[in-house]
Amino acid sequence: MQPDYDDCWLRYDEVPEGDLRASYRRLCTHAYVAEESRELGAVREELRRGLGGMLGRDPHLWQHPPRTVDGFLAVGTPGDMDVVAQAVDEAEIADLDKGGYVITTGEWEGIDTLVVTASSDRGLVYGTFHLLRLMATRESIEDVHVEEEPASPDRLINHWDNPFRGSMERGYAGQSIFDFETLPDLRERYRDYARLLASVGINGVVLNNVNTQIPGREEGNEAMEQLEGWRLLETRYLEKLTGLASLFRRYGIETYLSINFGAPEKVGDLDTSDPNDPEVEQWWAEKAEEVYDLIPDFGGFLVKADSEGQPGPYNYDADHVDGANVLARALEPHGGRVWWRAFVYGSHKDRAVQQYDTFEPLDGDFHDNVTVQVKNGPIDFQPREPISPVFGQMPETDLGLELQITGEYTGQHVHACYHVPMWKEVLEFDTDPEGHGKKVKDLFTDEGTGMAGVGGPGEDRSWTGHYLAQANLYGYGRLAWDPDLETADITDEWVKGTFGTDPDVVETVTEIMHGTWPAVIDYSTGGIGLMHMMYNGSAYLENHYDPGPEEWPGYTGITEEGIGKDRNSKGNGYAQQYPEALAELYDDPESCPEELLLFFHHLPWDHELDDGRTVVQTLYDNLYAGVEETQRLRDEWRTLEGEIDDERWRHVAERFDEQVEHAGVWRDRLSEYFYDHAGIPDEQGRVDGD
Ligand code: GCW
Repeated sequence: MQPDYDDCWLRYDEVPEGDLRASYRRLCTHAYVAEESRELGAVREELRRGLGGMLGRDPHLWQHPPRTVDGFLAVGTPGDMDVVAQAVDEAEIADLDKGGYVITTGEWEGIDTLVVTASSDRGLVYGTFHLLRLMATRESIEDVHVEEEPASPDRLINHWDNPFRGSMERGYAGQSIFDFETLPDLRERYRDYARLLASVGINGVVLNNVNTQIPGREEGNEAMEQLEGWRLLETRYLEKLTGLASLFRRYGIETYLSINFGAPEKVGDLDTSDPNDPEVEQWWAEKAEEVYDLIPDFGGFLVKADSEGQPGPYNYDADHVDGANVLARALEPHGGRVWWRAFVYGSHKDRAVQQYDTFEPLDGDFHDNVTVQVKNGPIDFQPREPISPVFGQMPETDLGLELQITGEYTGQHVHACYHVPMWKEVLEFDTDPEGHGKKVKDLFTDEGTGMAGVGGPGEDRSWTGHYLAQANLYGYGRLAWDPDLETADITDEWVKGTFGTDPDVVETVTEIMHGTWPAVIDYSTGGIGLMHMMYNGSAYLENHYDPGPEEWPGYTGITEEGIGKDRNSKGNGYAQQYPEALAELYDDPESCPEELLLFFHHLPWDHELDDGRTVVQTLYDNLYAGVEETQRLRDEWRTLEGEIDDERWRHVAERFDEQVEHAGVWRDRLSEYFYDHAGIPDEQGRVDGD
C-alpha cells in the first residue's frame, strides 16, 4: 500500500526512453552489494526503490559479482569487495573523513563497473543516495567521479517534539510523527523520515523539545501542563527508545535527547541538581551508563538551561561551565557530547547584548566534549538578523550553529519562504575581516563542532505543512554537509528531485523559491533591520503569524522623531561586541549595511539613505514591494497548473493566495504604525492615515 504522505525529493520518477535511460539501465540494473550489515540493508532497500522507480524495472541485487552482464553497480568497502578494490586506491578511501565516499567507474574481468565506496557503512549510505540523486537530476553516470566528505562532523536535527502530547513546538505541520507511548512499535513513517534525513547527510536526531518542562512564565496555561519531555530519561522510556535508535542507526543517524537540568531531582530522587554536588555528578554518570547500555551509539544531551523558565545551573549558584561540564564528564567515557545552548536572555535590557556577555568570558572553560550551540543571530531567528558576535570570538570553544528550518518568523509555513539564501548569507559572513578572517562556515569543520537545524516534520501529508518548505529541510542538510554549495545548485537539485526535470518547471519553481525570502523580509519588517514585528502566540506553544503591535515598542525603538535601536557606541554598545572592523562598520549609520540599519541605529524619520530616500519612505516602499513581489510569485506559481501534479499544485496555489492576502495585512498594519508615529505621508499617496 502506498503511504499517505509525500516522498518529498525522493520520488524517483521513471527516466523516459532514450540514451540516458539506456545508460542507467546498463550500469545499474545489476547491483552487487556484498556484506550484510544493518546499514547495507538500508542501501539495498534504497537501491530497490530508487533504481526500481527510475529504471522502470526492478534491479537485480547480487551478493557476488554478476558475470553475464554488460555492466553493474558495486556498493561496498574496498576491504569487503575485490571489485571495488580494483577501481579505487584503498588508502585514499581509508583517509576519507567519517561519512565520506567516492563514486567512480572501473572494470572487473572485462565488465564495466560503477562503484560506490567508502570506508564506513555510513559513507556507503550517503554514497548511494548521492548516486540516486545524480540519476534523479538526470546527470550522466558514464564517466562519473565524485569524492565527498562532510564539512561538519555533526549535522543534527533538533526536534521540538513534546513527548506524550503529540505536538511540536513551532511545528506547523500537524501532530508530531513520533509517538513515544507506542514505542518500541515502529511506524513506516519513522523509516521514511530516516531516509529523508540520510539522503541529505544528517547524522544526528535530537528527539524531543529543548523545553522539557513547563516554561516558568507559562505556568497555569493548560496547553503547557503536560509538557514533560524530561521523562524520556526515565528507565521505562529509555527502554522504549532502543528500537527507534536502531532504526536510525541503519541510516547512519545517532539518537540524542534534550534533557532537563533538574533531572536528578525530577527523574532521580535527589534533593538537588547542583552540578557541583558529588551525588549529582554520580547520578549523571550512572544515567549515562544506563543510556549507553541501551543505545550504544547514543549521541549525547542537548540542554536549554537558565532560559525561558527551564532550570539550569543558576538555580544552584553555579554557571554554564559547571552545568555543561558535569554532563560532559558523565558522557565522556562513552564518547557522547553535550550540546549546550547559548540562547539566554532576560537579565539584560536588550537581549541582543546578553549572549556574548554571558558566554565569551567562558571561552576555554568548557570540557572537550561540550559544544556550545548558538543561534545564527543575537535575537531569535528573525527574517534577517546580524550574525551573532559569539561566532569567531570563542576560539577555545567548540561551537555549533543553530539554524531554524521551521518558519517560526518567516510565515509559519502558510507563507512560502526559502531559507537557503538566508543561511548562505550567514555562512559566508566574515566574522573578523581584518583579523583571522574566518567566515562563519569555517568555524564548524573541526571535531566537536557542527550544525543543528531546528524543525521537525509533522503528520501532514507534505511533512512540512507547505510543500515548498520541504526545501528548507533539504537545503539545511546539504549546507551542513557542504556549506560551499551555491544556493542555485541546491535549489536545482531539490526542484528536480521534487518536481521533475522539465526545464520550464525547473526554471519557474527555482525563480519562485529565490524570490520568497526577500519578499517576506520586505512585507513583514520593512526591510531595514527591524526585529520582532510579529506576534507569534501568547501561549508559548501556540502558533500565530500576525503583525504584533504589542511586541513592537521594545524592539522598534519607535518615537515621534524616529525609529530604530541605538545598539552602537552612543547606545548600549552591542556593536562593540564585534571585532574592530565590524564594530566600526556597524557603528556609523553611513557605513552600516542598509538591511541592518535600524537594528543598530535610531534614526530620524526623514534621515536620508544612500539613494536619497528617507527612512520612512524606504519602509513604505519596501512594504509595498514585498506584497507586489508576493503577488508576482503567486502568479508565477499559477502558470504551473497542469505542469505538475494537481494535488501539490493546488495546495501551494492556495497557500500563495493566503500569503498574498496576509502580506497585504502586514503591509497595512506596519505602514499605518509608521505613519501614526511619523506623521509623514507616503510620497506615492498610498499611506496617509485615512
Ligand atoms: O524563539 C523562541 C521560540 C520558542 C523556543 C525558543 C528556544 C523552544 O519562540 O518556541 O522554545 O525560542 O529557542 O528555546
